[in-house]
Amino acid sequence: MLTFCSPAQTAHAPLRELHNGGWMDHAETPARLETIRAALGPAALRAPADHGLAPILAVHDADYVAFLESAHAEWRAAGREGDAIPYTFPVRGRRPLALERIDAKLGRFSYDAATPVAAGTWGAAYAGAQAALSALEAVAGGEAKRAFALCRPPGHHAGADYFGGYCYLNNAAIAARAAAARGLGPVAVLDVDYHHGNGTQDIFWEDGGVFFASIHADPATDYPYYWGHADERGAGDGEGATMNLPLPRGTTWAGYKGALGTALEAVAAFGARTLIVSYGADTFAEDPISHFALTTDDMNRIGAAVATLGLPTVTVMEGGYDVAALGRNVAAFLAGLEGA
Ligand code: Q9C
Ligand code: ZN
Repeated sequence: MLTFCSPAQTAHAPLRELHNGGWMDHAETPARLETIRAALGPAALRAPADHGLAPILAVHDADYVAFLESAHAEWRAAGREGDAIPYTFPVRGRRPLALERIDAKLGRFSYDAATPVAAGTWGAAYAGAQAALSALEAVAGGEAKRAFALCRPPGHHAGADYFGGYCYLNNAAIAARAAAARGLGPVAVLDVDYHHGNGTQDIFWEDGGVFFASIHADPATDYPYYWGHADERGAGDGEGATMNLPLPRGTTWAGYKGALGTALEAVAAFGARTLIVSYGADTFAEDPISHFALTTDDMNRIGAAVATLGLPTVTVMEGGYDVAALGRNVAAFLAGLEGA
C-alpha cells in the first residue's frame, strides 16, 4: 500500500515516562517506526510533501501549536535537562491565565505525565502530520484508493489544545478535516486502537460532518479513563455522530468482530464518502501495556472487514508496543485492507 513516512519522525525519542508510580522506558520508541518500515519494504514508501501549518491550525489552537514548537527550548532556557514533563494540571473550571513558567504551560496544554516533550518532538509531530496530509492527498487526487500514513508520534489522544497519551498533533483529525475541506465529506473516523481516541472525539464532538466511531478497552479499567463510555454520543450538531464501543479486557476476535460490524454499519449508515482509520496494533495479545487478545490473523480480519465498506481510505498509525510483532501486525492489517 502507498505509504508516507519522513525520517524526521524518528527524531522524537523521549527517554522515560511515569507509569504506575515509577519511571519506565518510554514505550513509544523510534524502533516502532523502523520495524514497520522494514516489514512493509521500500517499494511503496514515499516522503511526505510539506502542506504547511494551515491544515494543522484547522484542528489545533494557534497558542497550543506555538507552545509545542517552543516548549522544549523553553524547558532548556529554564535550566532543565532532558525531556520536558508536565506535573501540575489546572482542574476543570479554572479561569484562563496568562501563564509564563514552562511548568505551568506544560500542565495547561496536557492531561497526563506520560507524554514528554523532547528535543525532536515538534519536528517529528509536524512531519507525521504531513504524512497524514500526503496520504489524504494521494487518495483525494485519485492516485490511490487507499493510503497509509506511518505516523509517529501517534495522534488520537491529542485534542485541539492538549497533548497526552504519547500524542501531540492529531493526525487522523487533521486528515479528516482536510478531507471535509476538500469536499470529500461526509467523513468517518474509525478508531481501532486499544485505547479510546479521546482527542479525536473531543475535536469532532459538536461536528455533524465527521462521524467518529471507536472500539477500545473499557475506560472503567483502562486509560484514558475519562472518555470512551458507551453513553458518549456527541452534542449539538454532532449529537449522534460519535459512537463508543468499549470492550472488556481479554477480548478475543469472538468479542471484537460484533463491535467492528456495528461500527462499520454505522459508518455506512452515516453516508460516509471518505474513511480515516486510526489503526493501533496494541489490541495484540502480547502488547506490553494493553489487555486484549487479538492475533496477527485478526489484524488481517480487521483490515478485510474495513475494506468491505469500499470507501477511499486513509489509515493513520496510532499505537502498538510489542515491537517484535509490530511490523507483521501492521502488514497483516494493510494486506487485509488491500484484499490480500
Ligand atoms: N498505567 C497510544 O496507544 N499510558 N497511546 C497508560 C497505564 C498511556 C497509549 C499508562 C498509554 C497511551 C497512542
Ligand atoms: Zn493505544
